[in-house]
Amino acid sequence: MRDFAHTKDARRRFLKTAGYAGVGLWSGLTWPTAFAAADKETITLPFGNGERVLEAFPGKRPLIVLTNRPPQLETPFSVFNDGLITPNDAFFVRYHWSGIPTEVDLKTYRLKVHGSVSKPLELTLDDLKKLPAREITAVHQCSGNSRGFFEPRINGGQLAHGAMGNAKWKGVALKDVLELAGVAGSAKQVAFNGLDHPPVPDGPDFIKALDIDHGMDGEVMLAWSMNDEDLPLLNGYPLRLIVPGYYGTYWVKHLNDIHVMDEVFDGFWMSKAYRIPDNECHCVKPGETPEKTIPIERFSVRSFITNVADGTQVQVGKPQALRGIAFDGGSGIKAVQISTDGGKQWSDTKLGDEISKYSFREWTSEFTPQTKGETKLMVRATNQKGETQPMQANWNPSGYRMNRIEQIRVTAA
Ligand SMILES: Nc1nc2c(c(=O)[nH]1)N[C@H]1C(S)=C(S)[C@@H](COP(=O)(O)O)O[C@H]1N2
Ligand SMILES: [Mo]
Repeated sequence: MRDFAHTKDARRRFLKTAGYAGVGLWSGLTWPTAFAAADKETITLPFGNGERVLEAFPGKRPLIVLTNRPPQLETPFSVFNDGLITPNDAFFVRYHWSGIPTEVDLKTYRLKVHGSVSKPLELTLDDLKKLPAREITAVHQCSGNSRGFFEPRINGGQLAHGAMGNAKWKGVALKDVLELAGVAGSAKQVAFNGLDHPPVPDGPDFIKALDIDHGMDGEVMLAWSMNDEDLPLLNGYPLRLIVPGYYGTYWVKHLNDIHVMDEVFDGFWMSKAYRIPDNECHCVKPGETPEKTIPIERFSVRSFITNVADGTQVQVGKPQALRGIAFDGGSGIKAVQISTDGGKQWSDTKLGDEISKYSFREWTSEFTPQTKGETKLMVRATNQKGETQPMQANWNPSGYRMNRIEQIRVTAA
């Protein structure tokens, strides 16, 4: 991967861009420059070329910087052991284009609903807040979360496990808004656009679409609040789409345009990007190109140990508490198991309450080392559909849906 932040070339490019954007676009906020890396806190992710700077962007605590323009920030993994809800200031950030809003004026902000509807709408945030409010606790995860762990490595953001988070979202059901607008019987899909834009004229604007039935399921939401606060600017203020169980690519930020369409939307980000092999594992042999692809949909099932780091020293005969999280695309978690013998035997852990079937679910267990030396601890979740995690990652050309069984090593003395 190109280490963007540290090359002289990147620095020059940044200064040039800062020159043109400086006063207008970026005013009002002090954007940090990660280029003075010397005095910055750094972290090394557990794969090759994993050195990263930690940087505090507006509204955020120091997070792992993947790129600066646009900001792409990863949550340090230790945050997932602090609680089941990911704090707003620790929540990851991902953008495709650098033309991002740095402030949004609610006096002029409008959400447009148009296309195959009987009554096109232009709604203020206050208009939306008059509709029945809904709340859901749901995991938000980037399709490329954990991409850095694929072998062989795959082009794209080299993320560890921090492009995910769990939050309580509040807003209105998309269904309620679509019903206000009166969706035509001929409608097939609904497309979503936000206030950000490509910095170049030929770049495809970031627009995503869902089938109309999905949009009308009552679960897809337009959210203005995250963990009882306004959405952070970098997470989509003032309004974003919430598509429970579906990868983050659909969770359009700074949402200001909803287009009901009579055809399947074929924009770049649906027809070319965010696609997976059309087979059961959504995988191919490393290096191969899938014959047929489909748009990415629901999360694969995942689980993590959060309270013990790789390389931790433990004591023979002394119980070591284990704790972690699991989630899937919305069928719910049925079991989380651990193995201490390389995956031959698995034992059930104790599951915490199900906050919602879309939320992180806590699991707890215990491990008592019997002999000195190294033990590999593995964790594996199974969802209500019976889907579980593979020992080897399901490789695909874009590095999506990573959900191999995670393992950490502990050494008993
Ligand atoms: N407007 C807009 N919405 C967007 C994107 C974007 O580039 N622009 N990226 C998508 C992708 S791929 C992800 S993973 C999530 C990231 O959301 P977050 O930055 O709040 O974590 O936003 C999605 N919504
Ligand atoms: Mo993403």
